[in-house]
Amino acid sequence: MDIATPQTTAQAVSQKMSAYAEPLGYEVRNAAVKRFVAEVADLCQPARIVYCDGSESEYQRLLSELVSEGKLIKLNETKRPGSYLARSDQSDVARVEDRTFICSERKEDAGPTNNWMAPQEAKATLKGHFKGSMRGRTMYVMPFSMGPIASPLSQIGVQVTDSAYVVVSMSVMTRMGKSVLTRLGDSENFVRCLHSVGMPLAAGEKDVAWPSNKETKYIMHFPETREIWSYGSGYGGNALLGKKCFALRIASSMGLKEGWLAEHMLILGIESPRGEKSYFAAAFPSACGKTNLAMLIPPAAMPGWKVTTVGDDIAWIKPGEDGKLYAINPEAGFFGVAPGTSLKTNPNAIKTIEKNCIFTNVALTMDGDVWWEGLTDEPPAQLIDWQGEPWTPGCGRKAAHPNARFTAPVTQCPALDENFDKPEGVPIDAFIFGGRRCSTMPLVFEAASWQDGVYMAATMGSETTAAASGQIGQVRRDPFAMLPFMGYHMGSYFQHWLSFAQKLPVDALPRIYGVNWFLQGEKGEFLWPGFGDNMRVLQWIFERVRQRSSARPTEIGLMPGYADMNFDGLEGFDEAAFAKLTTLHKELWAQELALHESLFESLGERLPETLAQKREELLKKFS
Ligand code: O2Y
Ligand code: MN
Repeated sequence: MDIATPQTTAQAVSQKMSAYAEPLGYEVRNAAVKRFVAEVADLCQPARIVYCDGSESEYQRLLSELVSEGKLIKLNETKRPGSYLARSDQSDVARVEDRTFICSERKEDAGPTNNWMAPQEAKATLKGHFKGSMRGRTMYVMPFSMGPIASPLSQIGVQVTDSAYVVVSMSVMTRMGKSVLTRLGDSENFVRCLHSVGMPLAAGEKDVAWPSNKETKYIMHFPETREIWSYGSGYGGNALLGKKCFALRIASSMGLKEGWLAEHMLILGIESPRGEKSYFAAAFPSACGKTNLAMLIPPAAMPGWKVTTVGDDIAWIKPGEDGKLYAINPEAGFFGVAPGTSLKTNPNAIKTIEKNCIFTNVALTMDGDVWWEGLTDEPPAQLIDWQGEPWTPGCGRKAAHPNARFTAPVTQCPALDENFDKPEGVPIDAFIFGGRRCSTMPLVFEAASWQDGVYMAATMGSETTAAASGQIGQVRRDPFAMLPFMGYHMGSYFQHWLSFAQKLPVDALPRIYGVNWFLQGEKGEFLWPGFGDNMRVLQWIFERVRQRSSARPTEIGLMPGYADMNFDGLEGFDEAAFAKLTTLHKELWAQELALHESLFESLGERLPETLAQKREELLKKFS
């Protein structure tokens, strides 16, 4: 690791550490962790260093400190026990894709879909910003495990941060604390994560409620040395480095080297009335309702069916000894989008966030609870909005920020799967991929082969403008829903997925499905009810993987007929309604395949030949 000046020696490090009082917390023996901490302290010059132990008392102490510093608001203890509200700066409300870089040695290894900077240049630039960036602040050191601490699929990280909000959030989102260091032992094998809000405090200077750097933000990933350097933002995916930065960008590149997959996927369990069980992993682009699907409650007309939640955002997937693919959720919490979450859309999420929840950028009710657009049909008569201003219905502003979040432990989810914490993970029977398409893509289809499934996932996307009659709208391609989260070249990633067909017995490979909940009719009306009724599609997939339900071959794969799916209790949903969801329009598909070509061209020589051939086959079928 190269964080300090090149002449740093063990002796110089120990002299530098002596500039600080002994780090608070507990004694750390791992030499590599101590060296990392010393080097970061030397660069960032914090006022003090605290090793986080991950205990409940530490969590409560930090929450109290954040409240007394005006950085968190304690919510009404009766209405929302153990819960808090944070309000971010207006300039720090979401992931910053244009400030996110993959810093591989060779530009071509980051690929055309990522911002790239050479590691030396990135470090030189960032060292200039990190120098003294923690002055006047506490530097917290968090050892954390992505995945159950005892799991062979898990990985360890150590995040250094000058934000106590990040510490309490990481306590919820990961297994964080001293026990992770016990597991790490003497090993140097951990991801080094460096985070600073980039706002040093001069002596006596009063802090602000949400420290961040309004001018400069960088989210830098060094896949070859397994490091993450994040500067200037205190928000979500930019600052909770275990999540998108580690569990997707760095882990995807680890997976390429080591033969596994780090995916932007929810994991759910599905149980039939007969007591049979399967696990599915499903990828959807950001903000397409992954949390809702992961926590789905089947309609009353489907008695005995049950969905259980393993994870709502990320899956790490590895071949097991039996040749099947096993998945863990590397996270321990949900960092879900609040707006739109309600008792109607996701009752399990509403129960999950009843207590012990950190809300960010939602509105505050006059009795100290929270509110956001969509939580209730009628808004309260008066609120304090996400920026702390008085709000009334019709004032012309949103009360909650559209990217407002809840952070809650997975263990509070009423539908949590019994095997959520199982070290070996859960066996995956099906992969599901879905974009937000108002046209072209049918409700559901099964890929005829692993290669066809990879083609479908590689070309998935969302329509960002409405379709005109006979025309596809503007499509943003989001291969495997991984576009913002890929740690290496997208073409090599497609090849990595294809390679599993050679590595695993064909019978053990999960089947691959495409779904689309968002088809619209001529007046822009949704043709499929979605939410709980998506269970009908899951049931068809469940029966397909057991070879119990039929399907008809089409140009793009196997599709159910009306009689193959369960529409019990879905009033007025007849064959004509089903046909609108399952008809393939040749003129739209001709446009669709032309658009695939521009994606493929952008990937250059690393586009696998198999996918180019698959496109040719489809062109022939639709000609
Ligand atoms: O905006 C952010 O910082 C968070 S983005 C996010 C959070 C939780 C789950 N998924 C996402 C995403 O963008 O896919
Ligand atoms: Mn996500």
